[in-house]
Amino acid sequence: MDQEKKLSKVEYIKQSSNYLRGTIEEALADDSTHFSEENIQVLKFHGTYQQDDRDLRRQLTKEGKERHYMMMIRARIPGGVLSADQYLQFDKLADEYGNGTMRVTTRQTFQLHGILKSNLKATIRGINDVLITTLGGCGDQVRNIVGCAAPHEGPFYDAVRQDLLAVVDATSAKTHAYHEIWLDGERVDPAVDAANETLYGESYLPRKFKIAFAYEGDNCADVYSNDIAVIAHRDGDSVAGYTLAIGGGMGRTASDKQTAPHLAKAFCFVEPSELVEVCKTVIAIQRDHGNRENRKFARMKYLVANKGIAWFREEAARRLGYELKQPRDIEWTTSDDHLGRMESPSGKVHLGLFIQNGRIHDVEGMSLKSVLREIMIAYQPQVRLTTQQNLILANLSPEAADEIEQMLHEAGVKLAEEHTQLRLRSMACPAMPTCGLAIAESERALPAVIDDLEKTLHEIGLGEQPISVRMTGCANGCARPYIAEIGFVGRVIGKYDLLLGANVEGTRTNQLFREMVPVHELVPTLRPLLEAYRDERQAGESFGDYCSRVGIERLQDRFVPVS
Ligand code: SRM
Ligand code: SF4
Repeated sequence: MDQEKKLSKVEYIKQSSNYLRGTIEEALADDSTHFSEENIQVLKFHGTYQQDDRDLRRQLTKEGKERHYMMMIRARIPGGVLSADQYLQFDKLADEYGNGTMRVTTRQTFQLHGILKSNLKATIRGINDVLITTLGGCGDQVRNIVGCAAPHEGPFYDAVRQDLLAVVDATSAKTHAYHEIWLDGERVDPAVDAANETLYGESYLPRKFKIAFAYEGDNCADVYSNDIAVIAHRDGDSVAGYTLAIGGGMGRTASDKQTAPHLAKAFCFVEPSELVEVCKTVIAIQRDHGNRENRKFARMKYLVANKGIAWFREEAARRLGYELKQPRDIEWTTSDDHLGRMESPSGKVHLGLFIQNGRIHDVEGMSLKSVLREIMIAYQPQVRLTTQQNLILANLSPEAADEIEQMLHEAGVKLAEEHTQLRLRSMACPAMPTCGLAIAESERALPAVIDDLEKTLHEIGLGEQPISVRMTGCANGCARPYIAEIGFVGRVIGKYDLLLGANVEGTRTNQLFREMVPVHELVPTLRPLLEAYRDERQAGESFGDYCSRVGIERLQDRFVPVS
């Protein structure tokens, strides 16, 4: 790293945090409602963000009162797989310390919101009690490693799962700070951490780092939006190896044209035995060469874009001591999220449930949270969280599955089969009132937009058309809106940029069609385009492919604003 350059403020905070200790322990002992800026940054590594209730912010400021501070906690659940008992612990903690809801994230883990600082330690301990960590939920390190959540059976799938867990193990932070702070673990000499934290060092990575696994052909996990995409190739019952693509990431800054979503680029092919070392090498290259001066350009996607794949391959070969093999060509046949009733060859039944925007709660007419609790207690299914914010109840007998479907029905929860394809493919980030970066609504706005869009599609004869729609409350792209056929990206309260033309396979980003569309005009703006699609599409053509074939500029010329 070039020491002459001025590092960003966060770099100094990391460096002086003593391997992620900061002064968190002292701050937990005082009776303030919130943490210092330094501790907020360090806390992220422990899986927690300080937030405040944005719905109350203005009123409290007017009254001269402090913000209503609360913490969000994000667990790390590799591949989204957990037991019924682990699920029940999140359910209990959400009620005891949180806002009574759980949220399945786009990286197949749970977030709890609304936790007061005074309850933070008890909540993190509670999560650890069921052998789940929050270390690595957030922060400049490898985040929750995701993969296809389908409950496939057989040696090939078991082997990929083992390889995923091996990468998790090799890339997890090794500092003892987490145990000391949250679990009252034994205190260790910092020299021990210095010796153990070999991948990250005292400054960790320049920015967050994301890894996703997919089985060749099935891109439900949107692998190319990750820093490293790991695509498993099959050879009978074994893993033939993995193709790696690197340098993906969605985030951009609306006001800065140099920032943009990038899709990961094909990098190399590795034998299963090489996977961990090659992943660690790529991470180490980003650690040593990533931008530590300007966090806006600190993701590995900018390093890959600036230096090029050839440079990365050379640098990796130099560090590994061998040449990397060429990546294989990949064909994708599906990106569906494994919803609905599935039966495996062994006779087990799995129920993939649609969870609107990932929020598990009880609302009038739908007691989703309560019924899932009853199901967990009565049937002990394996739980598999998906990367599209949904949940699969796995390994059921056909009889249990029937009974569960009946319970869901009685609780007012629709089965996936009862939703439109449009709704099943929709995603929104949390945005208001918890996200500190939100500049528009998302989770609270999208359901009504989907209602309207469903009506419109029905009226124009496209009722069953699967179209992916994703909304975010700012340009950061947490619901991956840049690889949706229709992306709504919040610009200010009530207005969204409308992006079109990504493909279903997740290998092409969309483009800006129109800026700052008021929320009530989103569907009227789309209607003539959807009608044109209905009339002009080629056989089997998706809406995203249609928009891309016709061209966004031509569509802009043809369809002028409604107001
Ligand atoms: Fe995200 C920051 C929520 C997946 C890109 N994201 C945030 C924060 C923590 C806001 C903050 O920094 O204060 C949000 C908390 C909101 C809240 O109230 O809960 C937040 N991100 C989420 C979740 C919960 C959205 C969801 O609908 O599920 C997802 C949690 C994933 C997880 O379990 O780890 C989530 N975030 C993503 C993804 C999608 C993905 O990883 O597949 C992206 C785009 C992919 C990528 O990383 O490029 C994403 N989040 C960001 C960014 C922009 C990063 C960038 O490179 O520019 C930020 C802002 C930042 O890091 O500065 C951000
Ligand atoms: Fe918050 Fe923006 Fe992410 Fe939505 S996309 S959760 S508004 S950071």
